Amino acid sequence: MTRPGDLLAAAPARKAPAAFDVERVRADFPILRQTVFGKPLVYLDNAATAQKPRAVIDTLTRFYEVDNANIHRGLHQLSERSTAAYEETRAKVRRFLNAAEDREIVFVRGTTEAINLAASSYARPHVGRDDEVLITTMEHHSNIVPWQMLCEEKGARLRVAPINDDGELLLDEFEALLGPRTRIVSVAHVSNALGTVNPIRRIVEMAHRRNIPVLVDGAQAAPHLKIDVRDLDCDFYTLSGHKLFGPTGIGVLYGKAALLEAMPPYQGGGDMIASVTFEKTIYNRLPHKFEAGTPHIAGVIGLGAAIDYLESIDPEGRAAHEQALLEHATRRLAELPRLRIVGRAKEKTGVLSFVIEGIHPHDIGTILDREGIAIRAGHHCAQPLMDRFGVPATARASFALYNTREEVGALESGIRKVLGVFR
Ligand code: C6P
Repeated sequence: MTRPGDLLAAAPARKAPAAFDVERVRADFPILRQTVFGKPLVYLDNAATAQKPRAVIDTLTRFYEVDNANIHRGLHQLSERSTAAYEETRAKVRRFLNAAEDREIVFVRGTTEAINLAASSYARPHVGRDDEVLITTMEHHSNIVPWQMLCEEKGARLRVAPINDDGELLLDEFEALLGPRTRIVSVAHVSNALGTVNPIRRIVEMAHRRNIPVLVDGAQAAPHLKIDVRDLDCDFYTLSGHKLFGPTGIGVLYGKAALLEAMPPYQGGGDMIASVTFEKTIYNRLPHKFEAGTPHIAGVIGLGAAIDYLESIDPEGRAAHEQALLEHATRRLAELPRLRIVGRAKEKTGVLSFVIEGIHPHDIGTILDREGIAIRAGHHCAQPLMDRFGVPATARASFALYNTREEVGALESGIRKVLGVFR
């Protein structure tokens, strides 16, 4: 298991965060105060999307009530205010990821778009016939399909590093797959279906020794781990705002400035240009070169509020709470008859995937829903990973900082009910 000290960024020294108190945290999330089918809501689908604290909701409302205007265009007060808030968020994200410069932070719709951008603008010019792109068995479809599309277009090969039965990457085999034709490595920091934390620093070292760049899909890591892109030394890093307690439709692609500088734009349109004639367009400087059109301004500002919120919480207390909850839930569920946990890596964050002999995960999800418990059941957009474990689907409980031991108790009772229905 990951040690609490390894988890979560210490907030940049501003106000010292108060000691972690899960009940106080829960009070910040209005959606949690409801009943579903007459039972208190137990929200354990945080890997799909996390709930939003009042601070984020209020920031979005305030933006539309007070500051709404397009950015980088108007001369008027409102436009100046919204531009300032938008660009201040870029600086916040830069600090959150410990990137070197604001221009290394590109706002996109989410991790999916971030990976597509990198595949299209970075990899397309670098990948040719018989070249290789290396990923792992545990990737989300967002980190498979864009590379498959590119490989198909270029006559290149997608190579896949295997994992063991606990859901851990086999590092020796990964290294053996790094060859003279490998043009890029793209790997999840944390698996959405297993919770496995990959040893990114070692992966990057192995790849960089051979001058191969590494993209890290951080969609499931950013809500739980300390992210330091300079320490990891990765070339690209992605995250999705909605999994980080921010709005949907906003995400980040971090890229090292030298790489981003050399890349062609992803889309053409307004804001990404310095000048246009019918003969020639000069592109804008970074990061605007990659932000064509009116962006999701409110989404960016909401993401900034989410980062502020997270940084107001004691990082060590939060990490210890999340890790203790995962360990407690793992122990409780492991004792249940016929239940098998899928994904038992030593380094994990808050994901608990499981199957129950003779019961389809969708039936588990449906019965739990009647108990007010929200989980996800299915292939989790990781079909090749399901194939690796020989299951069509799993049930997945995924935890966030606001979940409690009582909720783990409700999950356990709910699963006992499922076992009773399907004797
Ligand atoms: N996983 C889940 O329930 P978007 O949809 O672009 O915000 O994120 C895509 C994505 C990429 N990589 C990983 C590791 C992910 O977990 C996800 C999203 C959700 O597991 C929805 S399928």
